[in-house]
Amino acid sequence: MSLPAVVPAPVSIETGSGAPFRLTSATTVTGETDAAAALSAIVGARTALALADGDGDGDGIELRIDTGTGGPESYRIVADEASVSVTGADAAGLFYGVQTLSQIIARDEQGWTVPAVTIDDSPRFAYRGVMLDVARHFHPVETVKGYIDRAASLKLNALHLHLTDDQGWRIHLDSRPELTEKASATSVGGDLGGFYTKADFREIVEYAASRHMIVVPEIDMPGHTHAVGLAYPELAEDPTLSDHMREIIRDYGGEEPRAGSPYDGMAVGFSSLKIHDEATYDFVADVFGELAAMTPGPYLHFGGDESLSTTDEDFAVFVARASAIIADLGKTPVAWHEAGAAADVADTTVGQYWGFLTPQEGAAEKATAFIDNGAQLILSPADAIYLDMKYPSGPELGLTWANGPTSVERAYSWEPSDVVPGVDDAGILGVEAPLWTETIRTSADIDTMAFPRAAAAAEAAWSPATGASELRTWASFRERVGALGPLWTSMGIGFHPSDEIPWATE
Ligand code: TNX
Repeated sequence: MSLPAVVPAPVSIETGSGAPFRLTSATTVTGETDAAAALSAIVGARTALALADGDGDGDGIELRIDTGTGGPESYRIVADEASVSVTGADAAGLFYGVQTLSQIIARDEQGWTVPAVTIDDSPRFAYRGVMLDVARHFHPVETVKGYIDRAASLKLNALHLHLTDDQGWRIHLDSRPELTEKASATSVGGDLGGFYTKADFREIVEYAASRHMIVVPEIDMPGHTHAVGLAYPELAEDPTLSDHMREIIRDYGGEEPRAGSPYDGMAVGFSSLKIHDEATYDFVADVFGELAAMTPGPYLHFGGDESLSTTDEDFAVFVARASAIIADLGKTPVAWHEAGAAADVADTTVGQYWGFLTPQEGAAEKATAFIDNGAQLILSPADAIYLDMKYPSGPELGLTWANGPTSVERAYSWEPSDVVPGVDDAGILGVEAPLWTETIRTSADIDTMAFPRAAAAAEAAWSPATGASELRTWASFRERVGALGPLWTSMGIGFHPSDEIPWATE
């Protein structure tokens, strides 16, 4: 019998020889209530069966936490004809065990089953993320919650929110209320904007926590700050226009950026905060101070990408100050890899590598600087797991600059320890798949771009290294991910039915 399909691939999975466990209207669940609720919701959506509360007499499904059974986030599933037990080493591990259990539910002639199986599983990397750009197009709280559910089902544990960019500022801050009053109304292409109130943000953070995810808020600086100038003109330089930007404007349409007017085009690199003005650092301190108080997770991201109209010297000055402000707040700064060029970036700063699978133009050197400081990298190789890249065939959404279009096979077929030369697992905090939203307007757009490619990123983040498991091949992944089609449909995920994948219909 072939192995039950689990994505991301588990550390170990062995099928038993016995009959499967039968899920019926009499099946009971006992144990941890949060995990039982999560399981009941998925089983209900998938099978229309309602699990009853059990009496703990050993038949049915048992969900428990047993600290000491493994490392953080690990779990074990043992299923046979008589019972199913899921044991997490902690609450997150149990939650992930429930996700795996929901994936292996199958149907035979007599009804729903859980195959006889033993699974032992734990993550390769501690940080496993998705990023959603809510600046280029604003996405409401309900959409973000849906994305949290989807990502958590793939055992991802970090939601990075790209909260600000040239096109809009999306988080209300009491210390700087004009940001949302004056700079949040529009999105790319003349679409409506929006912003999160502090209550909205809290709701997102709490919802994420209930799915064992942290929220990593990003305020992109010192470039990508045209919106700041709408609210606080004294902090922003006038837009600069390079030939490159004129080219983008010609290719994608839209107006040239003008100081004091909202920008709704797709160009990057024309804006900068004033670097040699103390008022800028008062602003940075206010923004990150308030954000630190709102964010229980350890990370605050200050951007640092594509500051194309800031000189290298000024960029280095800014990065040193911004990262120090965040570190002094007791948080771990995160920045895109360009910030590694700044000699005085705070030592604890985590770098987010967004270069190609084969690093180009000094990207590897900049990324390696974070390791030399004693910190780590998050890997987001753009030509593999930028979820905003077009598919080879399918929806007309997305961009192509990162060696696109990007097939599911390319999103899958890479090994984290082979990306930045000299950086192995010890230097890698984790893997994150960003979704930039210049062309992405709705939750349906998000689903089609992210699925199935986010599952490929999740496997790079969670599963054993390529070569360390026979499941870590494209041939295995495409079969396993194809088997998830019916589950994803029952979860309401509008995945792209890529012709690279043999999708199961039931
Ligand atoms: C590059 S990747 C950007 C974003 C764009 C994205 C579009 C990175 C750190 N910056 O500003 O939205 O390309 O794919």
